Amino acid sequence: MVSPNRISVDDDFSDSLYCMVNNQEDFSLTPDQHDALLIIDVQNDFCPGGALEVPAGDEVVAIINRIAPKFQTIVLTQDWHPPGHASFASSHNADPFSTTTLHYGEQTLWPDHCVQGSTGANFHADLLSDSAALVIRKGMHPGIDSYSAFFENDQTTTTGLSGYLKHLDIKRVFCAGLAFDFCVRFTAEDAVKENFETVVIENACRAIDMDGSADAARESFLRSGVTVIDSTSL
Ligand code: VGL
Ligand code: ZN
Repeated sequence: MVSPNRISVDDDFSDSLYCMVNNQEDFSLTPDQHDALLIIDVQNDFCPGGALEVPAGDEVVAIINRIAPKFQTIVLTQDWHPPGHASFASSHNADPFSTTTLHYGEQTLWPDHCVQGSTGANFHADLLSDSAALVIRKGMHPGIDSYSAFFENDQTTTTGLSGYLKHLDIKRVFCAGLAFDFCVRFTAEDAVKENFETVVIENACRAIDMDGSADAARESFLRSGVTVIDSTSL
């Protein structure tokens, strides 16, 4: 049984507890009308069996389906390359996962993937996408790859996403999807540059992880002020 004496002894503690709770409220992770969920490239080609499979990429689907109903604004991105795209190794007679220099700088060369209209470019069949307001297609310019949902890899060509979100008075974006170390990473970094508060839901992402790219993404998030959370915090 708690005695009155015991309660008064705890008063100091309850003051500091109040502060902690208050602080947490300032950084609430509960999505409201100023938050958007960006679901990055949850497409067949990035799932097991796909042309550019991300290990266990399909595992993000159930997690994303579970958290999506918490958001009023949902944007899907879709990697959407024309045949013969400059990011394809086959366009350069080169090996997949080698690098080349394109007019905007170094570019990793990938197996042909997410070709416009192909089954591989479709969203994973189990991804619940009906409540998404917008699908941003990217990587459509034959000579420019696009990892980020905001800017193509020349860092100049815009997808229009920033303007869309700002028009809806979105202040904070939550990123999930594929791949953690490429399209999610560059989307999150650009979101910060565009002055959105930026959160990556790491367990709702999977990484390609080549040459330490997953750790490089985590370090970059620390440096650039991207908050990394688990979906259970939502
Ligand atoms: C991606 C490599 C090439 C991605 C897209 O979605 O992370 N990675 N195209
Ligand atoms: Zn691509």
